[in-house]
Amino acid sequence: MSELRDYQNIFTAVQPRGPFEVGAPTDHPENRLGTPFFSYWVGLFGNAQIGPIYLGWWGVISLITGTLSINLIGIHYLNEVSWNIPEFFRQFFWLSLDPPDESYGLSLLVPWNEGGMYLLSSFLLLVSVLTWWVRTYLRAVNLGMGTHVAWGFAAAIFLFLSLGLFRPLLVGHWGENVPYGIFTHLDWTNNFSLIYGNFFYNPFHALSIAFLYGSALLFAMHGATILAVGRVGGERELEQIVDRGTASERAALFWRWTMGFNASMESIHRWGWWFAVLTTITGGIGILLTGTVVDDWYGWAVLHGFAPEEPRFYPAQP
Ligand code: 07D
Repeated sequence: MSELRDYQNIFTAVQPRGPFEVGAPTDHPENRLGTPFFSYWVGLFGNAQIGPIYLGWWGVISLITGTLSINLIGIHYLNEVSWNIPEFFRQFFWLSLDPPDESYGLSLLVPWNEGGMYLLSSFLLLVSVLTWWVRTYLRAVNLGMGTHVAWGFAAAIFLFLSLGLFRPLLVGHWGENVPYGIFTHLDWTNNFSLIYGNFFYNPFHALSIAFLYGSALLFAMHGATILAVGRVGGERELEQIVDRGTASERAALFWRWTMGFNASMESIHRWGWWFAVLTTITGGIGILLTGTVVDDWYGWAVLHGFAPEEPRFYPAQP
């Protein structure tokens, strides 16, 4: 009993060790690479077994294009500091590969040092992200799984494409694309918000935040609940959907008693999936509307009567 009670501890990771798990049959077993091994330290965070990894052509293309994209950014950083390695590290957070000026419009033939390098790096990143998506889709189909992960990832890619491709096509230039730098992308976020009249008044930004925070809350509630009933087999979640056991009963009762309602062992996963997916879908809609349909979110909010006009906050000056 005491071991079982220990199992409720959030720091206790159980590391059962058996024969290596090589996985279900695949369409291309020759793509399954590497000899598996166990790592105690990795086991503290997830499954202690590392490998084998499935590396088909989609994965190879994704890794090569992703590496090239990041290397282009790194080479530009090194150029910015005249290939001085200590300066590269000292100034790392300030270095940046920036998009072309608005005056180049949607041209793809931009001089190398004025955004051409940025465009090539972006194109390679695009190929990398899309081929990684294909990989998540094909691996799921091959394993006889649903494609939920791939469609969740697609929702994130929708925001990524809204920022980097769809909106630029709508406004006719690459000039407002996100720069590839630590501090510059923070500045970009702030400036983009200010230029378009304060993103807090963009209702899709607000929705995106609600789903983002909601995702964190739901995940925390669910993670906590399952750990709390781990002692009675709660982590066998999916079995408990069809054969509700004492863990499900207790988890459900806990929430019904504390807040009057409980998600089911199945529906909590749909709640989590939808909240996560809607974060980036509503975010993407907010981005596509900015500078196309709405130029000033604060003005838009005043116009629609849910933000007061600023002078009303201040008493009249003598
Ligand atoms: C970005 C897209 C998917 C990414 C993919 C990744 C790689 C490799 C690696 C190159 C995350 C592909 C790439 C794998 C890359 C290398 C090395 C998902 C992404 C596929 N905001 N805000 C959001 C809050 C303010 C602003 C979302 C909070 C200010 C702008 C989110 C606050 C200003 C934009 C959010 C706050 C401002 C956003 C992002 C509080 C100025 C967006 C959701 C409390 C600072 C984005 C509609 C997400 C958006 C966005 C939260 C404040 C500006 C909900 C909590 C008022 C310009 N903000 N924000 O999942 O969707 O991102 O807007 O103050 O563009 Mg905001």
